Amino acid sequence: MDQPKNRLISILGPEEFTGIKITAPKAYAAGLPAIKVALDHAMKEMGIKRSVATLSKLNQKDGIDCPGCAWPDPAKRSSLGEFCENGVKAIAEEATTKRVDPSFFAQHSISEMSHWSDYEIGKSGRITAPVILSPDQTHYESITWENAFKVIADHLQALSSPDEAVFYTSGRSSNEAAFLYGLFARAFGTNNMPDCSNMCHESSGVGLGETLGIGKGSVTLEDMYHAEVVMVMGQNPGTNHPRMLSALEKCKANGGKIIAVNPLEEAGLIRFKNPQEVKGLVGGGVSLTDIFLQVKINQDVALIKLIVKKMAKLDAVSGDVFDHDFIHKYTEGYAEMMEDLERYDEQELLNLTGLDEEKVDAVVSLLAKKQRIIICWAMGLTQHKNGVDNIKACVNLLLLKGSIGKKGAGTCPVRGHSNVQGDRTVGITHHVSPKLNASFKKVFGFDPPKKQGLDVVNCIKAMHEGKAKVFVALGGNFLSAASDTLYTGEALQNCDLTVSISTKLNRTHLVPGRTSLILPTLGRTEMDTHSGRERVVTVENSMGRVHQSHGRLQPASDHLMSEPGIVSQMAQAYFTSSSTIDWKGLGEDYDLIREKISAVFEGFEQYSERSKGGGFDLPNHARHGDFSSMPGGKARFSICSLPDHQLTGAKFLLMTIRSHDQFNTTIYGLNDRYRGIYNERRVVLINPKDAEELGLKKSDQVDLVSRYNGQERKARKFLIVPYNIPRGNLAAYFPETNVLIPNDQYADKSNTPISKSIEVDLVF
Ligand SMILES: Nc1nc2c(c(=O)[nH]1)N[C@H]1C(S)=C(S)[C@@H](COP(=O)(O)OP(=O)(O)OC[C@H]3O[C@@H](n4cnc5c(=O)[nH]c(N)nc54)[C@H](O)[C@@H]3O)O[C@H]1N2
Ligand SMILES: Nc1nc2c(c(=O)[nH]1)N[C@H]1C(S)=C(S)[C@@H](COP(=O)(O)OP(=O)(O)OC[C@H]3O[C@@H](n4cnc5c(=O)[nH]c(N)nc54)[C@H](O)[C@@H]3O)O[C@H]1N2
Ligand code: SF4
Ligand SMILES: [Mo]
Repeated sequence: MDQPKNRLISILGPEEFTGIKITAPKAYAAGLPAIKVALDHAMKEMGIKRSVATLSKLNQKDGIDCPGCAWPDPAKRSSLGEFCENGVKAIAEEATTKRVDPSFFAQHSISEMSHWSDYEIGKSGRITAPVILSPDQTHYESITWENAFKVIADHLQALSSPDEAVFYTSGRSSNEAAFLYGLFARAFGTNNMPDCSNMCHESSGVGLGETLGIGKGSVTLEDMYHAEVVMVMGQNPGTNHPRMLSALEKCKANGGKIIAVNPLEEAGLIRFKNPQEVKGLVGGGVSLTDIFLQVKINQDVALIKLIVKKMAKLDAVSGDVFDHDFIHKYTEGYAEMMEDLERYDEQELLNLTGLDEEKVDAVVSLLAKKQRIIICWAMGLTQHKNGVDNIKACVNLLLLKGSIGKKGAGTCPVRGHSNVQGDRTVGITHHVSPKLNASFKKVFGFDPPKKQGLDVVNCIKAMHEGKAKVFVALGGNFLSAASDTLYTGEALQNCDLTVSISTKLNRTHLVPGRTSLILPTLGRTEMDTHSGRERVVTVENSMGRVHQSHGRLQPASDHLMSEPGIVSQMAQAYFTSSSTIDWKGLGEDYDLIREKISAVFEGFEQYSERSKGGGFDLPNHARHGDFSSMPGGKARFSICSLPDHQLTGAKFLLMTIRSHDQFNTTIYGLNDRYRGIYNERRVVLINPKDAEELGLKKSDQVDLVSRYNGQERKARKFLIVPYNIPRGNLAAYFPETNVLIPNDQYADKSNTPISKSIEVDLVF
């Protein structure tokens, strides 16, 4: 790595404590404290006028789509505000009145800023103008937009192959921006389109695609209300999808039961005080979970195998526990899957899960009697070596019950970023599909590249090895989001050029390639106008509904460009006059982009028109019990593998999770209120008995160490928090712990990093 010596960057940032306070974890989510905290954030960042302007329009039909998570909006929106505490934090973070302008960059070198915490970096404010870090320079400096695009075009021209460039996308970009960006990458000549989904729900996409023929969930919000049972697996909705709790509340009011499967008894899974209802504010709230299974980390396949084995015994007697008509008519692979189960011993499976048998039996007798079952899941299932098999095991269970393709039943991978699903739908993918290529060719007249592109882990490797030299990011914070922070940092610094299209400053900007550009862009909350006309963008939520988002605020600066505008100008600078695509027109008029999207992809007919109001649903065959897109025309049972965690001989399995005060790598604050941990992020949650065995007490200091392939990786300085977590398991926050995950440790088939089951030891 030949990074200029004078840059002296700290890739990891400070490893310092901020002053921990620990209380008992909370026994309920939301309620009045959530409103108070939300308002505090709003007032501190935005002030009263901007708070009212944004929050009154948040998630309303003519309003701003929340830039937080991808949870869908109900048909009828609450007049008390259709948003949650963390939605307000997401808005406040973007609509902040603080600014990072060229004088800020003149004042602070990248070396200085790289020693700030992620919290301090993020709180600096919104970036106001394009800046460049030239080779051997220590400070970013102003650059005109025109020159910035020329720098990019020159670097792209200089590559010996288009595959030396990488185009990363984070899931906050609109459909319009993502489509244009994917079009540019293809027209330029590469499928190197890694995206945040690679680190997130890729295992869901692969698992669902291979079993049901569609990589998305099958349920609608209405289905949630009508389910008899909702299983919430590996997900912390009270923090990460708070309005999901309102849907669970409705499900319960209709007589539904909730089963939660999680190593942690998360507050949002226990009790919910709905802040959108008066009774939720003054009353004791509703209890949500009927049966809580405190499973050990990464033993969900063992649990489902055990449940299925026990149900099979009941079915052998009554014949009506499994839906045999459904299995016969709509599925294949049933006999093989059942035969494989015989290899497993019930007691051994039970031991692996660490659960009480009575609890598992309670789940089995509940599921045995019900037909309308939904399984919801998030990162607790996807981010393991056998992440894809976790998803397939869930599908097995649903197929046995005939719980797909009917009202109140189905699959529900709960997506993270507000438009991560839309970005994938409109063409952000490193996979090659001959059908999609043909469609692009028909609409745009060029041959898209046929070579498989690089995903996140493979592009990091390529950059590290000098095989990829230009890195462009449409949003996100690649350095901190990816695994193996030091290795990823070296990979980025190896690039000739790194380009970040961003709203706010983050650590990726401070660990730059030889030349680095930051291109500031409009956020969701801001008005996007062209020639005096308001432009709207569209997004797709976690349940496949596409709708509009209208920015409301004056942009953070007069020098911002919209994301489609930036992509269009980048393309114009690169292609000069040699392209048959009307880049200029597309960058100016989003209706034109939508026309092209509807020409390339199915289900977007009359796109602009239908996206108004509540929007429209994209086609979803699995939702209707149609599996004709599967090779055999039927849904597939799978044989799923148990994890094998004897690789490194470490004592603990660590899951890297989110606190209540962060959105991925954006740190809103230092509190994890529901877990009772305040003012500190460098903590490790451990079972009190494990702590005692090691002679460790509350607030003792330890290092976390992983040893894969003989290489030691260390996350330094963490404080012990004895917590209700299974023995042998640990939890700590991401991104501080990403340094422990080797870039080559990821899920089979999906390449999703093993962020939830890292083998580590505590060293002290
Ligand atoms: N406020 C806020 N909202 C967000 C985000 C955010 O950072 N902040 N991020 C967004 C994004 S991009 C995403 S992907 C989602 C993430 O949403 P989640 O997946 O809910 O987020 P995590 O904090 O990663 O939590 C994973 C949960 O899985 C559990 N878990 C871990 N390992 C296992 C396991 O092996 N088995 C089981 N059964 N459970 C396990 C953990 O205890 C935890 O409750 O949230 C989105 N929404
Ligand atoms: N160890 C560990 N690692 C993980 C995870 C984990 O659970 N554990 N989770 C993974 C998951 S699920 C995900 S999705 C990834 C997240 O990976 P990313 O999506 O790359 O990361 P974010 O932190 O969401 O990105 C935040 C940055 O996006 C920029 N931004 C915000 N809004 C906008 C916008 O409207 N437009 C543009 N252009 N930029 C914007 C801001 O500059 C901000 O700093 O991290 C992954 N990494
Ligand atoms: S649940 Fe998600 S989308 Fe809805 S307001 Fe909260 S953060 Fe925003
Ligand atoms: Mo995510």
